[in-house]
Amino acid sequence: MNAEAVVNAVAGLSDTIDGNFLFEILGTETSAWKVERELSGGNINFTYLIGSTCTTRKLIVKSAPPFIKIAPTWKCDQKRLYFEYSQLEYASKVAPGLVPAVHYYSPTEHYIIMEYLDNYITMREMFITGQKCDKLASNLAKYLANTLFYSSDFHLTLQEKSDIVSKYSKNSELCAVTQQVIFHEPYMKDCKANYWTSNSIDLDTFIREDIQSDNTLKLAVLGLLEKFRTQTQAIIHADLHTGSVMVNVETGRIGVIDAEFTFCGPMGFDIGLLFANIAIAHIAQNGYENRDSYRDYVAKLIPEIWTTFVQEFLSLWKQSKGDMYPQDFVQEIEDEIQQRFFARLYNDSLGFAGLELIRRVIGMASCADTLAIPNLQTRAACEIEILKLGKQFVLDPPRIN
Ligand code: SR1
Ligand code: MG
Repeated sequence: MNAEAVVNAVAGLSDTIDGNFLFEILGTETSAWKVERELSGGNINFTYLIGSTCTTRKLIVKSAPPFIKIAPTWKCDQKRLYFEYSQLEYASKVAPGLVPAVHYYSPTEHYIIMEYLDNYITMREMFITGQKCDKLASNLAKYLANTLFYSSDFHLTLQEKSDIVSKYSKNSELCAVTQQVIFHEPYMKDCKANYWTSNSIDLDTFIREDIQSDNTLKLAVLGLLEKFRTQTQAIIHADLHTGSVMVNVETGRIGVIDAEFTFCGPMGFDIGLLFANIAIAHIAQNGYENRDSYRDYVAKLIPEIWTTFVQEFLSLWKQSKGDMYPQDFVQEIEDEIQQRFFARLYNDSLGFAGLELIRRVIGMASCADTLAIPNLQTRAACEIEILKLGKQFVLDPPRIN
């Protein structure tokens, strides 16, 4: 739907029994409702900010075209929005206040109406502009712990878990997009979709020789791909980069958005993508002016998120009702089970983080953190550092201590 069709659909909805909430937000004068602008951040769907000349409140309408927004020849089932809607509903129950409120989903016209997070910016923009936010790490840890724990085998019965795995497995078209752009293309020498900063021989050489010609690296990538495809640990967001986290830097509130890639997958994929994008923001600080102390602030976020995540997850685990661990079976080995679980999760997370670091330099979806570095030599130097860290994480992630 284009902007005009969106307003017409929303205005048409206001006539139905489901539509009263629209009057409360936009006022009753439907002819005054308008698309204020298209929000340009997303690569997959169209997102519109809807307002009215009669009120100041606004709404977001997210609409799925039958293709990928940034690659219109790439066809993609519009039902993908159903999974984003389901994840938002799920996350609003288990992590209330950490995702925008969903007002309406149209399964026939493929759009979602949701809360507009006024005065929020993306976490990526926060890092580029050098701003801080007090509760960011704790809120992210809470989001991760609650969304991952409550859809895991530690909480659900076998039957409940199989039901969600089966439901979310239908989002396979979007999983295939991830497989292509994160796990395959960056390692393929002749892939036309790849592009990177073109001024640096060092960067070219590193990509050609140390990434795309390294078979040990490729084997490790395929090991992680097998985990991605087979490890149905929890409902994951599956695209949890810093552009998917809205932040109100004054209040510390966050809103996790853009879960169209959601499915039941490895928990470490969410943690890893988040850590990788924070690491990119950290390295990119080298390319901006006067960021020495800010760079330390960014670096500290990763251990802070991990530590708080583990605490939150453990406290939920204590109240677990799942049927995987009968109490009299696990009584004496509970600590060991938990330690082993977190060690594996940390290892997986860093592995997936490595892939994300690599694909953000080489693949089709580069990121604003490095693009914002004005000096191209400095940018390329930062990108080599990102690739080196990514390669290290994929091949030999540091162990938890
Ligand atoms: C064709 S999709 C490329 C990327 O955009 C999305 O935001 C995801 O990060 C995906 O990997
Ligand atoms: Mg997105």
